[in-house]
Amino acid sequence: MKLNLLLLFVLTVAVLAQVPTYENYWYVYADGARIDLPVGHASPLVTDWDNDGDKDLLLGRYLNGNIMLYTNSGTNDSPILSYTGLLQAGGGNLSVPSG
Ligand SMILES: [Ca+2]
Repeated sequence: MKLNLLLLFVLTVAVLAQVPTYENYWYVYADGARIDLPVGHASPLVTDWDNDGDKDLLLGRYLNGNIMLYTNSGTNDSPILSYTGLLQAGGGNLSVPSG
């Protein structure tokens, strides 16, 4: 019985030690307005898409799997994002599976 209680205690401590903590959320702005998707969630990727040295934002949309590109004309510490359009390939909008 003591062994079971000890095992339960150890497992409880192990589980509690893995509880994640979260920072407060913040909004991301582009073209002077908050980026807001009408349906579903977004899959963001921050990378230097246009290879100019600052990080841009690619935003995958749940709605139809399109990928929105926001280029950065600011800096990595103070980005100024502008919507550039949907990524395209093969003459149409690039789409990845969503849902
Ligand atoms: Ca860039």
